[in-house]
Amino acid sequence: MNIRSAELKHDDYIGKYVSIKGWIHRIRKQKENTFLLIRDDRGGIMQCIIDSSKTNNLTIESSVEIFGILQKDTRAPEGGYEIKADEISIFSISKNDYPIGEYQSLDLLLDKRHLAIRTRRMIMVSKIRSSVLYFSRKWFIDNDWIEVTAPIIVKGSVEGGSTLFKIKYFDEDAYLSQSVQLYLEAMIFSLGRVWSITPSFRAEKSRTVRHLTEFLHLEAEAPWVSLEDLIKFQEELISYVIQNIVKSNKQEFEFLKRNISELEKISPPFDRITYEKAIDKLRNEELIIVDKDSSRKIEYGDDLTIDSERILTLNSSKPLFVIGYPLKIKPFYVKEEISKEGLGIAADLLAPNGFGEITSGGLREDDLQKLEKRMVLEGLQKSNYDWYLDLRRYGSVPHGGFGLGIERLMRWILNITDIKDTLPFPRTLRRIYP
Ligand code: AMO
Repeated sequence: MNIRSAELKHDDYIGKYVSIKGWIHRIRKQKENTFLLIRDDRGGIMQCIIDSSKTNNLTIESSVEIFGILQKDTRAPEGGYEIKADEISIFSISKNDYPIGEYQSLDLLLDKRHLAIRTRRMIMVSKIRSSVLYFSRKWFIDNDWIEVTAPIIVKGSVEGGSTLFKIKYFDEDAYLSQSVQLYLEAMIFSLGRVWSITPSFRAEKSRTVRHLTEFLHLEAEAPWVSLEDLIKFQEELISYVIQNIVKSNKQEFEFLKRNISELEKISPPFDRITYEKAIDKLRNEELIIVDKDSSRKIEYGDDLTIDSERILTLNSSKPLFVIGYPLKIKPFYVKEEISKEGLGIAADLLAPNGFGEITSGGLREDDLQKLEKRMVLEGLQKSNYDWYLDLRRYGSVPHGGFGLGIERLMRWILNITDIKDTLPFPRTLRRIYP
């Protein structure tokens, strides 16, 4: 049996002969005694004191099991418990050139990511990530959505051709999926409200702190919904996830020094602004210049830049929905407002404190002719989307959905600048190894 440090640190075990399995996190040798910090397989720490004669060959990251009596000592780190050990059993002695130490360059930590994920910081991030996924799944299950899966090797783009990863599929060209949205749209006809968690791929050429080339995409789609319904789903889902993780992962947040008081307040309704009002607001901002050469200010019809998203939410503690984008800056599937030509029924959600977009969603164009026209305008090859157009030919219904980037959500929740720090093995323009 494997009892971890969190379980052992309990008065019931005081005076009992116990053992702990793990890796040597730190060694502090004194003449007679050696202090070992053992890191267990969930990142918990236990101090063990053992006769120095038994620790001669021990190195950082050696894997061991340590046996001894549990005792209380207020000087012991993280809870004041320690093991007065009398025996060490060794699984493997680590080579003494372990490359990860206390002060490391970011590049080295990424080059050696397979080892760096053992750092306690990364362990805490990974535990919170697991809870984000758990509570997301739980919200969907509790609210009567069906989980589905969709293919990742596909024939067409969803979010525009410029970020497609092309692959060879036997003798054909194919692409890695940017979003499973079109497949979820197909599945609502047989399953109603559906959702999935799938990796999405974007050949992002820019190096930014919020773009990955492979990210985990939570997507949802439902028939007979309004934009208002979709906004409410997102408010409820995100508030539920945050409310629960701040309770279930208190220790991890504490370790990461993330102040959770602002997260605890996240609850529906979120703030809202129309795209049009957002542009007006940004035009009054000196800092928002779309084209550096001509010093052109942002105007109606421009997409929101990272800077503009940051400014819109800089001093707010609530997420902000930006509602009603012009169709020309949204993909072909976005439904047009009937009363206002050129306006898309779509909303993006921006995280507070300048963290920028975390979800995107809206109603889908359900009119066959309009959709076909939009596809021609975007230069999409009809033969790759004929199956999708069948959804409009056979029993089309009003419907909509949204996509949420898990790493984008984590970046805000953890107050981490660089998106690479929210997952174990990030994929970016320059990084595909390890
Ligand atoms: P969009 O392209 O806006 O919309 O993506 C949805 C959400 O996915 C996340 N995201 C990313 N995260 C990390 N790195 C990237 N390169 C990246 N690109 C996107 C963001 C974003 O809000 N099908 C539509 C959604 C819909 O309408 O249902 C879509 O994919 O959090």
